[in-house]
Amino acid sequence: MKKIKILVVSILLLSLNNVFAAEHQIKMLNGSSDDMFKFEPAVLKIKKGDTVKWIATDPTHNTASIKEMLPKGAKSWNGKMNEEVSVKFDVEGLYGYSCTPHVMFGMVGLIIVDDPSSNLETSKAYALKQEGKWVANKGRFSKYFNQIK
Ligand SMILES: [Cu+2]
Repeated sequence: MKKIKILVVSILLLSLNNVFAAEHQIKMLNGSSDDMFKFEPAVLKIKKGDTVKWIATDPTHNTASIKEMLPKGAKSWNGKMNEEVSVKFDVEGLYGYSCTPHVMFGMVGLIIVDDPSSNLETSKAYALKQEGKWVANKGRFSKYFNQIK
């Protein structure tokens, strides 16, 4: 009888864990002429176990992780054009991603899973070097990193 009780409690706790895992949405947008091609929100803080879904609000965008901006042991993703990708984040750290055809226009985003400190500095160094090569919205990575406390 006691064993059954423990089993029931364990199952309840496991399902509670799923209840608390949230799904977040990020829109892929054309933006306006002075603020073109962007993810909204571009900086997103989530908890380990949460899922993020990219919504194809406007056409001709995708989401792809940047391999130099992933925590150790994290899985990469590479969505097709207009594809609504869902990614579950099981590894703590900072994730950088971009839209493949619009990365040169600064169409990038950051996802912070709990504590970003394990790869914050290396990702930031890489990002700031990259944004100098863009043709538009050059300050975006800097702006986004400044939003991380
Ligand atoms: Cu795009």
